[in-house]
Amino acid sequence: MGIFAHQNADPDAIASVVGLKHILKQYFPNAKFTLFAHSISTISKKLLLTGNEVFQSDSVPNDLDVIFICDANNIQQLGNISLNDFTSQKKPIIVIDHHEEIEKPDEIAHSIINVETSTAEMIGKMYKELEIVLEPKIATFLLTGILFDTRRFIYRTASTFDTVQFLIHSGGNYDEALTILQKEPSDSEKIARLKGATRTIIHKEGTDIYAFTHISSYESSLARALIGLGASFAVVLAVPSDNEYRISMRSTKTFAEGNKISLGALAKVISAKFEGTGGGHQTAAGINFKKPKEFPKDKNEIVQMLLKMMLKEIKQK
Ligand SMILES: [Mn+2]
Repeated sequence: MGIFAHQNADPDAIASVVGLKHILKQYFPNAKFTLFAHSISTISKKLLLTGNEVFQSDSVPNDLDVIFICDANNIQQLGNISLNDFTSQKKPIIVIDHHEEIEKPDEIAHSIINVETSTAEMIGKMYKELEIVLEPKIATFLLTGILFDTRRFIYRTASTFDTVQFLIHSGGNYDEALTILQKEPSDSEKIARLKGATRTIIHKEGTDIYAFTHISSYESSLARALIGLGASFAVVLAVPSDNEYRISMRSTKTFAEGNKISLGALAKVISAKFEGTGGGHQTAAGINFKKPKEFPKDKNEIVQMLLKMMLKEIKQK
């Protein structure tokens, strides 16, 4: 069995993959499990140092009978890997995710998608409901995933604290989870954020403040920072190479609710216009695409164009 996290796997993806593996082990004690992440975020690497779980990043074994995907709902988000051999044999792919699903891709056989704070919370609930013994180490992993995706409980649902309490009762170490997530940004990240902030285009629409800018990397960090500075809606374009465009979007809950919009849905609409992929949830989303034909070279022009496109979509709501 293969259990996959999305590319640049965050602690929620890593924790849910590890958590799911131990659930499946109860039912299939003799199965062989391969954990896979095309790339792993810095903070997730710190999380992995606390356990013994090994993730593969390059070759997908060809003896897999079933693939699980955690924290993403399509194979594009797994990164630059080919599952053609697997999908051509019509073997099942099962998704466990908390991001909004617009439509189910054909290659996905089953999906468990709940609107929850995190995939780690979904996995935590599975342990509780299936009454599976949860090892303290796994409980700490899941706590870390929940803390990360909720941004230390800024986002939560009616059940989040119940799940967290269950994980702590199971031996999860809350302080250790917090420590794993503490990270001072590198100097390059700080400078990139400051530079990106200085060239921000600010647009006011009613009571909403739009902040649009570009940066070479650290786009999600800058988008979050812009919300911290007072933006209602922040969009950051990153152009890491000639043909690669990434957009990170963040908003306040007030913005999303006031405009009756989910950034995940908005990302889907905008990404389709560029023949790229996009998704996310209510207040955080991302878009990836390759250079479309007849596309402005000047990044400020692209940012202006994105502002116009998104304003149009939001006003249509
Ligand atoms: Mn997640």
